[in-house]
Amino acid sequence: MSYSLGIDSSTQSCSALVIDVESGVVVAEAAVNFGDRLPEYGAPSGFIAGGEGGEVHSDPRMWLDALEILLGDLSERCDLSKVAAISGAGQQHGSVYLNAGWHEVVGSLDSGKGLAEQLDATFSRSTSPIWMDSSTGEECAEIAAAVGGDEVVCAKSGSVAIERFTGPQIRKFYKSDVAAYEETARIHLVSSFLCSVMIGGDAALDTGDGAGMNLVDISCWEWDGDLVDATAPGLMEKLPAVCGGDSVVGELGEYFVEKYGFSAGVPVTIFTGDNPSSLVGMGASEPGKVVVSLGTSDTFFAAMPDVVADPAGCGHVFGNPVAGSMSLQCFVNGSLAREGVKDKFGYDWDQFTSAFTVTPSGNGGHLMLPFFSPESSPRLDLGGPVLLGGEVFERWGDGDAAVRACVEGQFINMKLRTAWMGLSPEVIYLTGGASQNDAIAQVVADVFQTRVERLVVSGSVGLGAAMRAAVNSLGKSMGELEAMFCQPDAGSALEPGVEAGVYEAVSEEFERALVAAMATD
Ligand code: ADP
Ligand code: XUL
Repeated sequence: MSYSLGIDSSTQSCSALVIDVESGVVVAEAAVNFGDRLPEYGAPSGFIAGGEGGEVHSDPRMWLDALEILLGDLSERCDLSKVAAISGAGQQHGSVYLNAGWHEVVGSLDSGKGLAEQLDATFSRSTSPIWMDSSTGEECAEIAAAVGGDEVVCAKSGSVAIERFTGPQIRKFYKSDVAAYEETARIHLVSSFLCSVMIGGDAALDTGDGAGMNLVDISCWEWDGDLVDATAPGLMEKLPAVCGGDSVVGELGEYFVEKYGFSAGVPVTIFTGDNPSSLVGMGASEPGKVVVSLGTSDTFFAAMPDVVADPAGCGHVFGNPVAGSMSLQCFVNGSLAREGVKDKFGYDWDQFTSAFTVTPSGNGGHLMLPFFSPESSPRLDLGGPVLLGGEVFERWGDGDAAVRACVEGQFINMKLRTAWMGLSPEVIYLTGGASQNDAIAQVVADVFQTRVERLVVSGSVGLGAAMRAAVNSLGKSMGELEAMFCQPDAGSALEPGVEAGVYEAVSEEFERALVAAMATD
């Protein structure tokens, strides 16, 4: 009994991996892409298309269906009865609204029926706002005003009031549908919702994911009464407990034992957010390593010895699920912006990648502010990308230059916006779906003037969950697990290929263009 299972319910897919902590091998992996496998939800990229006014929602039933398909696939690839520890992670900030029937239904799931079918009647809000939602500017201002300004929100919660964060989202729900808000008995994050379903009970949420709500006091990792009151009336009793990442919150529910062949009594470790979980899976839970994740969003994060806040109010402090805290900067225009450019020219990923071989580093004066949708770092809404550098380029007439301009712009912006963390890493550890693309990874190395490494085991979010579960329930130390599973893939390491000066000049130009665009924003 030395298998540990880690589940990753992210924006576009639900994936998992099973590790054997004695032999140090990944025993099985599986992934369910929401758009491909569950097209009936009308969410080709994991969210319901066509939201208005910045609203972006997903259907929580889709996450449940995907979990079932995933476990079914996994049970065909390995003997799930050997799993002795489980944890997981979810996309951050998304929230699930449940009525008074929730506690009873989640505690008596029938393995003869589906999860979505049984939990359907427990949703007090039929869809879940997710991290891509930018519709709560008004609510952010109201919450900040109620507690004494954004500096106070930031000092308490580790972030200023942020549109995609759960507190402002809850406030918007309360304002727009009081009756449904009042019918809500419990509000879970994606992570704690799925953890609850797996234990057949009401799970706590962890400090890593909880800090993404603008509701938790990061000095003691408990709900902050002022922020909770400023968000919506009666909210405190609708919130689950907050616990550290080392908490075992229950045993795997009978439903999963009967349906997928798990053993009875498997301990389940509290779930966390996808970024905090990735911190662990990248072997970066101790201060010293910087991780850049290129998933649907791009994120830059590191475990921190001290709590440091972003003076520009764009960065965040989250709990580190192993101990202490982590700093994180999120770039909402991540993979979907790269895809936006790719699709505009009808390219596939190979053509996208080839663009870097026919364009020079620094892009010969072609520059892009690569923000297709409202961005969080910096906070702006330009209504679309801004292109600068000649008439043909500016009217989207040069596909290859546009590809390079998008990617260079993204990482120049990342370097500028993360300077507040005061980190000058010798290596940047890259993960997430786009990190396997060598051309993109090379731009990261060039812009940051830093060696870039990827790990042998990809899927750092699921891996981090499996590692945390193994520490909590299988008596393994994090150091042992890192030595087994978090080794860099030496063959894929990349060194900077250009002089520092190339991007220094382009960065100055980028910042000037950004300031000008924001002035008219
Ligand atoms: P999430 O965990 O947020 O659901 P992933 O980490 O799985 O996302 O990353 C998915 C993204 O990876 C896709 O949106 C896609 O744009 C990107 N991606 C996949 N393959 C490539 C590639 N070859 N080059 C660049 N990006 C890629
Ligand atoms: C982090 C953030 C995203 C989501 C989805 O603040 O909003 O990275 O966690 O990956």
